Amino acid sequence: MAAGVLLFVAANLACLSVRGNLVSGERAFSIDYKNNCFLKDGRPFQYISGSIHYSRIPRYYWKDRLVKMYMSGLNAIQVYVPWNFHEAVQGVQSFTGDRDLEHFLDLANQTGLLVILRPGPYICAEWEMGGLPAWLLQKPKIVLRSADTDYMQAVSNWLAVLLPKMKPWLYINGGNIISVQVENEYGSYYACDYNYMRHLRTLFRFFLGEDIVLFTTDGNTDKEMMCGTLQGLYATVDFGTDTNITEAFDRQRRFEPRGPLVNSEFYTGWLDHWGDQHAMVDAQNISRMLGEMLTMGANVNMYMFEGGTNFGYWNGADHDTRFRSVVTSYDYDAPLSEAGDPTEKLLAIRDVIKEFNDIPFGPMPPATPKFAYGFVTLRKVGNISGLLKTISPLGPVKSQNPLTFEEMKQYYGYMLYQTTLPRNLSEPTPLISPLNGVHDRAYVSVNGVFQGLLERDTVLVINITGQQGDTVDILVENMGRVNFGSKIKDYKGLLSNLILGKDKLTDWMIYPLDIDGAIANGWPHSDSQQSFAAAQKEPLAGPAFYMGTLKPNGLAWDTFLKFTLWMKGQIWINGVNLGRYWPNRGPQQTVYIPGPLLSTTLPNNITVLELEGAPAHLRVLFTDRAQLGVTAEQS
Ligand code: 6GJ
Repeated sequence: MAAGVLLFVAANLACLSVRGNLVSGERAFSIDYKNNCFLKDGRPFQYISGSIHYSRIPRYYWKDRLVKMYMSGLNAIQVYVPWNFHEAVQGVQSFTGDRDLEHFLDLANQTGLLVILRPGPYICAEWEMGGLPAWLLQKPKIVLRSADTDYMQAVSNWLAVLLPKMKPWLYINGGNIISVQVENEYGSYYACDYNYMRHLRTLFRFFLGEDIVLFTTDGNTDKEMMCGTLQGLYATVDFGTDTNITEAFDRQRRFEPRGPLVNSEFYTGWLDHWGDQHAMVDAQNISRMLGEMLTMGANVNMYMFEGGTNFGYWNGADHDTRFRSVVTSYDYDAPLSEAGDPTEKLLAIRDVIKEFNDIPFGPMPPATPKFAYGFVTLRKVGNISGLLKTISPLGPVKSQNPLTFEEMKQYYGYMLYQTTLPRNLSEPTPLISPLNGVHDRAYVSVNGVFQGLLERDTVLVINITGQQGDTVDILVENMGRVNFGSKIKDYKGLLSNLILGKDKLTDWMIYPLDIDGAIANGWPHSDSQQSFAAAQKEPLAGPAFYMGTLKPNGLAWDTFLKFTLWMKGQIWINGVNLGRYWPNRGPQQTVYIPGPLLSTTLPNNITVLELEGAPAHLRVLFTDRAQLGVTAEQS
């Protein structure tokens, strides 16, 4: 064992000998700065934790995942609270169903797991806008993640709702929350606004009291630690298997000379963007480094232990050299798979943990059963422009120039921008996004004929043809707002005018699309008057809806939907938006369908919005295994 590790071991062994002097039965969780450890009820405590995001797992499966984490030997879980998941519409907070955070905490408590809560308000997490609600962008001058008045007002209003709900769940109050993180890797953000962090510290202390351990987490550089830490908030670091442990904890020691060593995000895997190679992290490296850190007496949270799924439109994006959207699966190559299946990586980690923590007696719960329900052939419902009465019941907004999603007060999903051709285009004519203002993909049709697409950062011009007065339909997709770095203020829609040849296109009819509302109300399957017979004769190119039913077979088991030769789109099952598919880009080729969403007795409604073009076979395949690592080139 390296000398550095031995030094850390010596410095921390002292902690194992300390005995607290609490009144028996009193609950307490604190930092012992003398012996460099946490104290739980006056006794040394080393947490071995795993990240799990309730917002990425159907409520039905929360207990299943938590029990598997407990049986892995974890004594704690780390949980983000995505603000936008609970307050998608300003002033309307939801904590029910899949948003019932207190039920999730209770299940964790029942399972014997402590909780490290990370309420942000910004959380990153490859989640839409890092958890910040898009309605914040109604104020164009707002400075996110700063002491900006508008931003801090919204943050204060949100925390005044959330934190009082959390206070009874604090360990010191009889619950299971042992510590609470303030913001998230604030040192990675350009603003470096100490007043903002001071505001947050004041709010967290006001609502949670003086006894809760408040901490920060930052990436493993001095600059990040300089901007992300604050007096009164215990500074922790995060790093993965590509980092030298001693160097990383040395850095933490420079900011926290005394107190427990903490790696708040030990990366067990990594995220995928559409078009990436599927990210994987070696289990042996993870096990080795986990053992070294635990031997030092460090507290470790494994990010992720159970990744789950970016259902609906909740995926985030990154924007370094270009915009890159995160895929629907948040499998993360984590110890528990997206479907909650224990992996070899989990067993390797459990073998390490058992050297430090008693593994609960009993078997590891098995993978949930999977079923290959087979092929279902869909049929076309119609093109977007022909269904506007259903999916845009409030009708269009007329505007000289395009309006953004935020200006239209629709924050997620899709928007239709419609105008007419100002002149005959006898030759293919460039349709240009001169200021790269398509955020993020625009599917262009003329008189219902698909002509191609524009894509943020990568496709800024296409040629189109048509006659004066023809209808131009431009369907714009929000592919998820940037969740990390300076570009999180990520407006969506047509942010600038499109140029056709030399003419600026004007006089727009802009249709907000409430597709999820229509489908949740049973459309198109409930539209019995409609046989959609006419649509069967239409071409399969361009944005259109397709429908089908999976016949019940008495089983509601997990399954995976494969879209062979489909291009890109969105999938709903029984009214639930399961996320995006994009086999034409990969690496994800299948979409996880949680079994509890399926009916064992009634036909299961399948609705697909295909954005580029459906295959002639119109078939989708329900299979019994995930396929997350096949890019278009490989398939
Ligand atoms: C963490 O920092 C974050 O706190 N992290 C990532 N950050 C992006 C860094 C790019 C250079 S990727 C995976 C995790 C989560 O996003 C976590 O929320």
